[in-house]
Amino acid sequence: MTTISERTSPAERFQAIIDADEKVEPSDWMPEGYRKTLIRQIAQHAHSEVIGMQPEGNWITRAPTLERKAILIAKVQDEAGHGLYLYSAAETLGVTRDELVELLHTGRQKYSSIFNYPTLTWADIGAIGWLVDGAAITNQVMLTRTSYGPYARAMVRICKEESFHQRQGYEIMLRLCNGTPEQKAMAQDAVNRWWWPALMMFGPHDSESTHTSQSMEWKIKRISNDDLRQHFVDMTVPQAEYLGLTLPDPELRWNPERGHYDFGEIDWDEFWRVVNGHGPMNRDRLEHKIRAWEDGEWVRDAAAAYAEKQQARRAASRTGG
Ligand code: FAQ
Repeated sequence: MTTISERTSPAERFQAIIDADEKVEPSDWMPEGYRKTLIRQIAQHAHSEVIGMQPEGNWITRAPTLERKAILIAKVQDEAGHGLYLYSAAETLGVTRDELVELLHTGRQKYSSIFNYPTLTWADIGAIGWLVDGAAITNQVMLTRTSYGPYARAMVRICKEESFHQRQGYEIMLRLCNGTPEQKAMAQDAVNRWWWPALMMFGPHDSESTHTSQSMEWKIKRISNDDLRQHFVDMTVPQAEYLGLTLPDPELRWNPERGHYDFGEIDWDEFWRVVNGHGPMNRDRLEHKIRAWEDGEWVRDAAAAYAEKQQARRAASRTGG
C-alpha cells in the first residue's frame, strides 16, 4: 500500500490529501486555483471582521450601562483579533497583509454585505449579536473542517468566540423583549431591519454561486450556501418565538414534508447592489477604514522600528557584541 507521501506527482499527492480528509499545509504543493480561491475567501473574511467592527463600535460610547459597554468593547476587540488570525492564515499562501489591505481599500476585494447597514438603536447591537454572529457561526463551524490547515485552525478559535458573541446578542434581545413596550418595539424594529440582510450573508443561491461547486470539490466549503441558509433559518425561528418577536417574512412556515421551514425569496437586487458598493453604508465604511489605516501609520512605523531594534539587540547579544 502506498502512503500519500510516497506518491510521485504533486497533483496526485494534493488530491490524495483532499480525498483522505487530511489538511493541506502551506509547504504542500497546491493547484493555483485552490491557492487563489483561499486567498480570496480568507481575505474577504478577514476584511469582514475588521470592517465589521464599525457598526457595533458606533454604540460603544452610548451603551446603556458600564457593563454593556465593557462587553461591547471586548466583542469589538475580538473581531479585530479574528481579522488578525485570518490575515495571518492568508499570509501562509504567499501574499502579504499590506497587499490584502490595499486590495480592500481600492475596492478590488470584497467584505460581507451585512456590514453596509446602519446601527440605528441599541437593539441593533442585540440583533447583530443574535442574527449576524448567529449566521456567521453557522457558516464558520463548517470552516473548522475546511481542507486548508491554517484556515481550519484559525476558525476553531474564532468559532468559540463567535458563539459567546451570539449569546450576548440574544441576551440583549431577551432583556429588551422582557422590558417596556417601547423596548420590545425597538427589538422588533431591529429584527425587521436585520433579518433579510442576515440571510444574505450566506451568498447567492447555489445555482448562481460562482465558486461553490469547485470549492466543495476542494473541500474548502463543506456545505452549500443554500443549505447553510436553511440551517440558520431552522435554528433561528424557535429562538424568535421564544423572544416573542415576529420575523418579517409572511411566507415563513414549517413544512412537515421537508422537515424544514419554508421562507420567502431574498431581494437579490438589493443583495447585488450592496455587494457592488451601493448599499446604505458602503462609502462610509470604506472611507472610515482608509482614514483609520492612514491615521495608524505612525503606530505601525513605531512597532516596526521597535521590532527591528529588538532583533538587532538579540543578534548583538548572540555574537557577544
Ligand atoms: N457579501 O460564489 P459565491 C462575520 C460574493 S464574518 C459580499 O457563493 P463563495 C463575523 C463572493 O465573494 C462574515 N460578497 O462565493 C462578525 C463572490 O464574489 P467574488 C464574513 C458576497 O466565496 C460578526 C460572489 O459573491 N464571513 O460576520 C457575499 O463561494 C459580527 C459569488 O458568491 C465570511 O467571509 C456577501 N454576503 O461563498 C464580525 C466567511 N456572498 O469573490 C463582526 C467565509 C457572496 O467572486 C461583527 N466566506 N459574495 O468577486 C465564505 O464562507 C464564502 O466566501 C461565502 C460566499 C459563503 C460568503
